[in-house]
Amino acid sequence: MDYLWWKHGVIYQIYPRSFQDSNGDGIGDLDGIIERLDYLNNGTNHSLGIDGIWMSPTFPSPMKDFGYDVADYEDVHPDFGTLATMDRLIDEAHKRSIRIILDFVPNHTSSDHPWFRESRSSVDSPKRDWYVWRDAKDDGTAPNNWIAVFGGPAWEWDQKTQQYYLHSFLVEQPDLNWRNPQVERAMHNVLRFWMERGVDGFRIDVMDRILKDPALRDNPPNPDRSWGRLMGVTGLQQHTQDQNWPDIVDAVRRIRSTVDEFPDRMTVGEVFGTPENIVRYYGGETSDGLHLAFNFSLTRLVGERWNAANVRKRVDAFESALPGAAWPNIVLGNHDIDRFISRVNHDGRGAARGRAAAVLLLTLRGTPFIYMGEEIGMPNTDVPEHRLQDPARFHHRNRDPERTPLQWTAKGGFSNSEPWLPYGDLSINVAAQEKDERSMLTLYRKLIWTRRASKALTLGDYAAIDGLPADVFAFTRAHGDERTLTMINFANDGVAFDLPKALRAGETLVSTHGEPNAGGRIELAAHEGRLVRLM
Ligand code: TEU
Ligand code: CA
Repeated sequence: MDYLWWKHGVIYQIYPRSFQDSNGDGIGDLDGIIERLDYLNNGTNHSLGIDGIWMSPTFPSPMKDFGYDVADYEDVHPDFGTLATMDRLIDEAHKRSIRIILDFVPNHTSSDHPWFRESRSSVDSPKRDWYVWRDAKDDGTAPNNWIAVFGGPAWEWDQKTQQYYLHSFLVEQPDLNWRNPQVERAMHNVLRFWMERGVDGFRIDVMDRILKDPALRDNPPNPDRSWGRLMGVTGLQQHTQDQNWPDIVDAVRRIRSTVDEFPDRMTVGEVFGTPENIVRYYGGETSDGLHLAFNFSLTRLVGERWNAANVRKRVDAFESALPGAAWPNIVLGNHDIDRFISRVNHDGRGAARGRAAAVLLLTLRGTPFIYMGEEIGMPNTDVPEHRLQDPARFHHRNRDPERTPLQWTAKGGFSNSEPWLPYGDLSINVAAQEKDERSMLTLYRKLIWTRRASKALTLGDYAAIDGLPADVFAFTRAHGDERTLTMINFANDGVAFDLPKALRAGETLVSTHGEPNAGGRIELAAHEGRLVRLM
């Protein structure tokens, strides 16, 4: 069959610290994930029905950046389990046709990684060049003006060896030097290590920074101040020298050829910028780069900017930038950004928009990524000051509100003891929603299982529909004779319209609003999302 798991399936992101704690230490772990696999897919529509899970990092780490500071790429942090637990998770997931995607963090290691300890021990260390070390300028200042994503200069002075090292994120996250072939080889061997254990793919962290300007020239200032709010301090500069450097794509192609040593594996890279920039990472017309590069463009539509015209514009821009064989993907949230519902809650209607957005996420063309908790409509959790954990809080927005434990029951159900981050509003929970025909969880299940059964939705072509009321975004998906129509009403009021002559709506497959009207004229309720089969 033409079905490819990473292309036509649905991927679910787990933030492992917050999914399920199995041993009562308040921290989620791999055994907890194993316990909950049937929730994700037990082969019936009483489960979510996803095809793969991407887990944020589970490697040994001092947890300065909650695992994105890796101290050993080939082991498991004891908080999460052991290599044997990981093997069991891979096995149990595969029994349920769930693929496992690990989070590969190539741009930087932890400063506790043995490679960095060795590198910083002396200027003559054989691993000195595994990281980016430079002398101070004549006046003692840093080699250039680059700033760290989490604030402050991207250079840290090392007293002992009298040089600066580069860290694009925390001081405890030194950047690897991918211009050194030994580094590249070692990191490719990490990929092989996990693929040999049965891992199906990799989400690649900070893909767009692994190579920088070899001359380390200054970034120019950013005249566009509107970026500041969203991107924190990084918005102060244009990242022409330290991000999206042209030859990263060559390194990506080499990663792809290593991944292709094993059958049926995939990569999805974290890349920022315009659609034109993002699609470069797919490898262009030859499609020999990443299988997928995250399309974050919908996550940028905050507040009133989440409307029919903008959503359509962004979907179409990505579609038209993609080279022939490349495949899109849809993202509404992740562990770094406000939860969707909170992002569009400027007038208190975030939850309704969340339901309509689910219809969008699961019927647009491309691989949907669900961030754990979206399927029950979790908003941001207010985390009191004394419970905050994320180190990024000093410099720009804190990421704890979207990282709180998944709410399984009215009592929490995540852990027997106090979770590492507090629960939010526990009236939003899996157990209650499983029993409720009109819940968000039921909606997600219906959408996913409808999608699974439909070639139009999984494989089909996409075409937006013109000439509808301004608040409606509608599109068809078509494969062979099968055609579906998605209609989303972004307005706070109902809307009525006639479909273009060529489209005759048949059976309604899913709606956010229960039983929709029958008959020729379409009436959508405020924030209704509806999926129908076309006749
Ligand atoms: O994020 C990369 C990144 O650019 C983020 O810093 C993002 O801009 C920020 O979190 C928005 O608030 C990745 C991971 O997803 C993130 O969790 C890590 O902290 C970061 O890399 C460093 O590894
Ligand atoms: Ca635990």
